[in-house]
Amino acid sequence: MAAQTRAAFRYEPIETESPFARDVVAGLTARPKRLPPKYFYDEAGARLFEDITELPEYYPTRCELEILRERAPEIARFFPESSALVEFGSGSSKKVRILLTAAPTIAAYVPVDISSQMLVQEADELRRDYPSLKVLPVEADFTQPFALPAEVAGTAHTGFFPGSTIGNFEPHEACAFLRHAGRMLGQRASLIIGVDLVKDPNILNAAYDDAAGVTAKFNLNLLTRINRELDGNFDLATFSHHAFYNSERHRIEMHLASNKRQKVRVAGRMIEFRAGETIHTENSYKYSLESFAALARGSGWTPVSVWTDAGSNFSIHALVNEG
Ligand code: AVI
Repeated sequence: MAAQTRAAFRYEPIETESPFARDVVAGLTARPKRLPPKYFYDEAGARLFEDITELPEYYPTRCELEILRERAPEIARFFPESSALVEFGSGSSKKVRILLTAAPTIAAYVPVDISSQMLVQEADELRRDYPSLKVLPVEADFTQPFALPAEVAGTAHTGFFPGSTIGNFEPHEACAFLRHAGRMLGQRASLIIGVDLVKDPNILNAAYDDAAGVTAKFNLNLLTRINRELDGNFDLATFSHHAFYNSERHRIEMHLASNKRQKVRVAGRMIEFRAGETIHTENSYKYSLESFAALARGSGWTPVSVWTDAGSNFSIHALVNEG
């Protein structure tokens, strides 16, 4: 009987597991517990994120769209004629459409995203609306090296990385990403990148802990995903969403706090939680115009222009890779 019980909970050898299982087990057995934010975006998570972007408290999407709409002709000057526009983490194509309309000489659009469903659907709609544009989707985790389509090998490239997704990277990861983007896009390429700005902590706290509880659902959905994909038994009613601005580190932190002492099964392991213990699920770093320009310079890029919305909540930087 005892042997059978042990066998039932035998832990799978690490090499046979998916990257998701490996990262979750590593994160939940670390101290403090943590989970990588890239796993928020299963189908339900991607939908919840779209809902977040419509919330009254979540200003980044609205402010970035305001800048794009007002400054599209100036931004379009960074796109050489017949070049390819490479978007990192494309998701919905609302933002890039503003640029494609302002820069009709762009020859190819390369959306790169981990979610194939969204990629295929958006690519079809873009082909319909921009008939002379080559749309060449790449299904990839853009934080890892990936190959650009052969069709754009001989052309100039411009990168587009909106949404302040760079803020979800640790500063050393942001630097590694910018270096890898520079190598991939090539010398003389530009990168147009959205970066959220440091501001009143009350505005920041409300943006990540909205009154309707959508961000809480987005955070808790990670446990639903673990339950479904890794045979977990998290009881969501016993975990709470915590989000707050850490002013020393200039970042919003999101956590899931266990409301009680408990054990949870995940991928054949038992994970113990103390009452109040948290899983750190996301950081969202906020930069000043100067601190982001310094990060870009330290990562091999030259900042050449920057635009903000009227309220100075959000910024879009144009960087050039002078090699
Ligand atoms: C995708 N990323 C830039 C969002 C952010 O603001 O850091 C993710 C998010 N997390 C909670 N709300 C939105």
